Amino acid sequence: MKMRRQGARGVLAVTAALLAAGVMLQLSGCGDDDGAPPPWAGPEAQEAYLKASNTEANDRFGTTVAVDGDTVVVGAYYEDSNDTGTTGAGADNSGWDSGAAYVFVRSGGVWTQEAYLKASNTDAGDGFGDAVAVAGDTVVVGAFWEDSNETGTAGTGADNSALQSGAVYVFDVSPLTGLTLGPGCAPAAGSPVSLLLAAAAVTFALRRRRSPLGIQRTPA
Ligand SMILES: [Ca+2]
Ligand SMILES: [Ca+2]
Ligand SMILES: [Ca+2]
Ligand SMILES: [Ca+2]
Repeated sequence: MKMRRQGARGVLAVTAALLAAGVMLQLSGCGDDDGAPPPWAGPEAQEAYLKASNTEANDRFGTTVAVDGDTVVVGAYYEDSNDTGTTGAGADNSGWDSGAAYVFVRSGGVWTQEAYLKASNTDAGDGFGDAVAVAGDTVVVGAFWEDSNETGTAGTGADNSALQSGAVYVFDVSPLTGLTLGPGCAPAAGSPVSLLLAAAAVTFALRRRRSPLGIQRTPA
């Protein structure tokens, strides 16, 4: 019985250590949300030089930009790939002036391109990226030369009978960037912090199966 009490104390000690490590990791992941002002780098310090992952002549990368916290979105409305959605690489050039948008995220002072966005109905000449906006995990991209005749929010954009009618696309970029932006700093599923907290939860669940004296109810 004594060994079981010592074992229970050991489990609790490990759990406490896991929780402490999780809290420390979590706090370190809050970045600029900890209330401390960032160090002043001076009025002439350029922090980053951003280029597209598929730079090519006449793409007009940077015609539109938007920023929210550590996220920057850049439009390139003359970009030419025929990719659709969020999984393309932009290597193709058969979608003349279809346009693209790029999402960059700053982490640890380093800017990295985290997403390459294309319309769901990419077509030549649509100009996707002529307007961009970002707020938290939500990125909005305009395509003022898009041509479908659909109305409202239920269309697929397959039609091309309304020349230059235009369209707007809304993306949730949280699964693309892997970060939880905005307030909260809750650990993302599968992150080291969430795994630590899950391990702690399992430990406590096992602990609750014991009596207040730490004695296992079922015979060994
Ligand atoms: Ca082009
Ligand atoms: Ca290209
Ligand atoms: Ca058009
Ligand atoms: Ca179209």
